[in-house]
Amino acid sequence: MAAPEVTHLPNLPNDVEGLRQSIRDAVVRVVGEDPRQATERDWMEALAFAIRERMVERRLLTRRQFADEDVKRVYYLSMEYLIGRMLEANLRNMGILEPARQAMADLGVNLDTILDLEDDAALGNGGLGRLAACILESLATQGYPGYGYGIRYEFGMFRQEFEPYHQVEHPDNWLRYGNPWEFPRSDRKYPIHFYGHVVEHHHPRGETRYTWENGEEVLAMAYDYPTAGYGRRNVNNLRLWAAKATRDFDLRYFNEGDYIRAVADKAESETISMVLYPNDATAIGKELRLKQEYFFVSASLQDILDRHLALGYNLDALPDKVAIQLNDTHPAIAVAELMRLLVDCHELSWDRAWDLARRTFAYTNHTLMPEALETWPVELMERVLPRHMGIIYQINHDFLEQVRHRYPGDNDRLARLSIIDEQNGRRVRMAHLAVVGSHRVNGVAALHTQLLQETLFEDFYNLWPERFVNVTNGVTPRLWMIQANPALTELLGQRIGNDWQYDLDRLRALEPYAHDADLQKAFLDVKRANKVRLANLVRERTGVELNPDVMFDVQIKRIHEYKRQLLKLLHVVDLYRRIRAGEDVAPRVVLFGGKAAPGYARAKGIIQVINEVADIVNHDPAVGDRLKCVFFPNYEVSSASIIIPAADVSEQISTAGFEASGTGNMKLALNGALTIGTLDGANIEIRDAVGEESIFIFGMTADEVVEHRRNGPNPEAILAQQPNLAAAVEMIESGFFTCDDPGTHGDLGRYLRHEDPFFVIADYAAYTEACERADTLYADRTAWAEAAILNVARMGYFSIDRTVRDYANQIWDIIPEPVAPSRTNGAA
Ligand code: BZD
Repeated sequence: MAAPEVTHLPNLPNDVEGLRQSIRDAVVRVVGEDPRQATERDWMEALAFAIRERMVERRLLTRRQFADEDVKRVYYLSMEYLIGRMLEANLRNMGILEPARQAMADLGVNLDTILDLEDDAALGNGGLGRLAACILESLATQGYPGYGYGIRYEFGMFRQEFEPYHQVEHPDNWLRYGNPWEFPRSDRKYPIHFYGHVVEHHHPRGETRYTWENGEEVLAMAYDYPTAGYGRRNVNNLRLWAAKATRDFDLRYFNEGDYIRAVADKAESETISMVLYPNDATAIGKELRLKQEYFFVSASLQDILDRHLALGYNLDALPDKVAIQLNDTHPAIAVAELMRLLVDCHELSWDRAWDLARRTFAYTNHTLMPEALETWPVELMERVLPRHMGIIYQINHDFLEQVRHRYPGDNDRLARLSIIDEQNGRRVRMAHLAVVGSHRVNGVAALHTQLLQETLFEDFYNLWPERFVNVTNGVTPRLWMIQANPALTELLGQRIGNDWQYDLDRLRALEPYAHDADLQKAFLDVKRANKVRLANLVRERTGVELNPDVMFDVQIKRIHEYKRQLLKLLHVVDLYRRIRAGEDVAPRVVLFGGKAAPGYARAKGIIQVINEVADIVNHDPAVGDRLKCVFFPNYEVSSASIIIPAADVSEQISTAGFEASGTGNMKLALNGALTIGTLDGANIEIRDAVGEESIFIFGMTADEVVEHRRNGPNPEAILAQQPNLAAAVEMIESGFFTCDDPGTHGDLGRYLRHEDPFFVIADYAAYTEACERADTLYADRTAWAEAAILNVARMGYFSIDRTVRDYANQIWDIIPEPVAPSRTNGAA
């Protein structure tokens, strides 16, 4: 038993005076600067250090309580966490935003200026990574014992610039000033093995054993990021792994006297965690990517097993004390790695290990698109992870035996279900490995889960229907309402109190006031103020002047053909042509934001043509305020929180059947934007929640899209019947919007006329009709305000807290463990 002083935790004060003291001390002790000379960045760092010591205190309290209470824990394995800025979020969730603001003011520093200095932590591509960040925040907020594991990329999502029209990628050196939020844990390092070969050891009685020998080793070192819950004392942990060379590396060549080679090799081995792959919808297929996946999975599983055993549990209790969620197939190699650790390192029998693994894992699918499904050549897997390839063969063998037994003689089915795809030069299907190795598989919206069961995983669904569940995505109201939209938060507080901050369903209390004229006016005033705030930022970033009194029509998301930014662009060109022809059209600002994967030529072409059209439209004196078009550069979490509260209209116009869920759709609707959308992903559930009167649905359904494709689409025939659309396409392909090289848009014309793989042309008439419905409603300010207020009031279902409860109850079987005001520590 440790002495009382040893178990004591500091319990720092959270009032203005206490904070001021901590911050002033930190400038000297941590930053190493004289307070008289400290810069704004020095103060930012000092403030961050003052918060982080308070966070770690609660983190330790939380950990003690979880250990005392014997809780079951969930571990979220994700290659991506799109966190954004941490300072304001941490201040708010720790409940010290206002005292800190005052403390900084006392020190002569404006908090808002400081908040703006922070770089986004952009360790993700888009929806999948942002969902992971929302889930961690909600786990802490609801008091669930939940931990994130991922990679500490040195370079996150690239910074996007336009030069002047096309996208240029710049490295995101987010760690260049160091990072006050992380705790490097040099005591938490695990060896990660690559290459080499497997040796079999036959035992006369009992199973054959395997050892994995030679090859290379790198170390995975932990960096901890405490994650505070809102309105609670729980602080959970996100553990990110960085690659470090082993000592062996050093010794090998230093001893041979090849100093330069030694240093180069050391650096090479540390590239594993260097950079996030900026692809959001294609499988990457590079050896380094496979190594990244295995690197973070192996480190995380070793850590999980260490903790499990250190807490005194035996391995048979694994599924009772541990749930592991695989965020897409990126960590799916975990199924084989856990088998390796249990069988080879802990010497469990194969069957026992398999039972434990399957009951521990669950897998979330985020896409149906074939090009995004990860498959690895058997030859590559054999070379990089030879032991795992053997384990996968064994898993597949056992699995196919089961299938044979159930469907004798059905060889086609065996080939379809097999973890190894024999058709395309032998590849490992990671999605199949994930389904076979998990007790639950979920899609991320009702339609998506249904389509998973009917298409991608049809054969698996027939085999194990009970394994498939839906968990519709959600968003955290702490970031996407309280932080992003303080004006609306304040208004909601005045009208219905603040309970909705903990239980978003309580927004429904707003419904009875939807036609209250005072509320409508206040609501529209808030929206206008948010539009002014955005207009200022747009002026600063692009020089374009926006009129806050016209409709702000917003499409912000990754650039992809299926998301159909081209559909919105055709509408812009159509409106522009009609304005020039003297027609009277409803005025609007169209704002695009989003990045294209660097190797995705079509997406980059879409960015370029939008920028070119915008440049002409915005400078045409004949247009004035009736139409403005902006491509907001470098769209990221921090700019999203300015754009979203300012949107009147939310564009969710993907080809039906392609967007798994969407979460931008939820953020925008929650902030009072009305959706123009297809019946795709979670749009369907949003329509069901908000009602037909608050959403503009258009276009082909997922079934109709399939039917349309089967019938052989004919965009030329459609164009022949729609003069406005035809004129817009002609205007683009004629080179009207390119000054230098009129040929560049010819290709886009050909693409729309002859390929149009995502049916932009086929859905165009329905789309513009939906836009006109929106224009008509927008012109009636009272009717619009009422629809928008109802929209907000009915969005409670899309809280990430509901999503996390669904996972906890349907998949993880964990319960909340709120941290009590300290018993061990006597803290208030
Ligand atoms: O996941 C997205 C889907 O496209 C959205 O419909 C859905 O709402 C979100 C959250 O479930 N998928 C991604 O964001 N995918 C990626 O970012 C990604 C990253 C690496 C490799 C492949 C895909």
